[in-house]
Amino acid sequence: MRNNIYVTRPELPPLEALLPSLEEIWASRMLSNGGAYHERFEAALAQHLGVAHLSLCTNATIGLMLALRALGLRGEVITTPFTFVATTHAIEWAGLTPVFADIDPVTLNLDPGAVERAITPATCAILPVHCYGHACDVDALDDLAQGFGLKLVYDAAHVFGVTLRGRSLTCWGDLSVMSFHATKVFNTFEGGAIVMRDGATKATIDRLKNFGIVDETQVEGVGLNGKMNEFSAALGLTQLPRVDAVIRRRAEVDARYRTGLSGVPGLRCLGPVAAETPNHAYFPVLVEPGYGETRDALQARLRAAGIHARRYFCPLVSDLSEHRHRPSAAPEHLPVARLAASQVLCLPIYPDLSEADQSRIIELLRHGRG
Ligand code: T4K
Repeated sequence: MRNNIYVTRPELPPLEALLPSLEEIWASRMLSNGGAYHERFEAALAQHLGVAHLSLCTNATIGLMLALRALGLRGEVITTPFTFVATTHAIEWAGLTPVFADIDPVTLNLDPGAVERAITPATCAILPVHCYGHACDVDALDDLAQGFGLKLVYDAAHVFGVTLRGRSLTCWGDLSVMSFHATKVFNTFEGGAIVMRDGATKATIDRLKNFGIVDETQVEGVGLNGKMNEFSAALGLTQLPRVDAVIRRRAEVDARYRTGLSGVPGLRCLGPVAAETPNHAYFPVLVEPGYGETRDALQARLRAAGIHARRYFCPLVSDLSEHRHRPSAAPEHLPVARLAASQVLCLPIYPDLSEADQSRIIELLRHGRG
């Protein structure tokens, strides 16, 4: 029987590489609350990314909630409908109102022109997503945030290892939130980090992720439990020296798709943006009318062959029952996002996807249609 091929597989170090850390954790019995591994991984990660300040957290969803809360925002947050539900859920959990703006047809990231048209006196922040790890139009979004006095918080869940003009993509905006979930380029089982610009914001977020505790008698602010545990931090430390090689192997898979799928009518592969060094987190293709088969028919045909390509991100978040009543969720307001959601299919990509399995996927995409 053929093996199933999933959209991704988590990258893990050899178990032996992690065992010494586990033994140390067992001996110390420090499992959480800012233990030695938390501190070491936080410092090592900041150095790896080339950023001065960051705070580890449980996952990106909690990270986004903490980021929005730390900024003390009130009102509306302009965001993309073409994202994972966590982006918008975090806005609502922070007591804010999401407002959807349309996306750019090439990058599938928030269109700054659409963002500008959505700004009202109630707007307090912009929350763009670097979708699939590809950089948003950071300069235009920076200009908007500065010009209108808005906060800029990036959902950087997909961007581990991505650089723009030689700097980590997490360097843009007031805050950037990364995910280290099992399905991401870099994983700590579950986990995340918030990158910030100054020590004062780090102190606020560090406090908020530990319930708001200042000391044994004082609690400041309505915090939550967003701390990374010692096991995840130990895994992060073990993964860090390996991640560049992991991204190189992903690049090889990416290149094989681009060669194998070039010239297939109606199949558009999304690519990196100018001045970006990508991490190949996803391999999205747009199944356009010229392909001779709809995206959903293609997905079903691949599924029947054991290949689990995924429709990230369909349905649009704005179409979910929680949001579809919002004026900004109206279909005519989001035509580009709507088209992308109907055409996108993310193909399997992970470092140890074998050439034989990938050739099978490419063959199915090239020849099985129509
Ligand atoms: N913002 C954005 C833009 C995001 O994309 C995400 C998460 C977040 C924020 C929130 O980040 P976190 O709070 O999670 O840190 C997955 C992930 O669960 C989710 O983290 C991710 N985005 C989203 C895009 O994809 P599903 O429902 O597709 O996951 P699932 O369980 O179907 O996994 C996909 C495939 O991966 C499986 O078919 C098999 C493989 N897999 C998965 C897991 C969990 C494994 O091989 N091993 C595993 O442990 O959401």
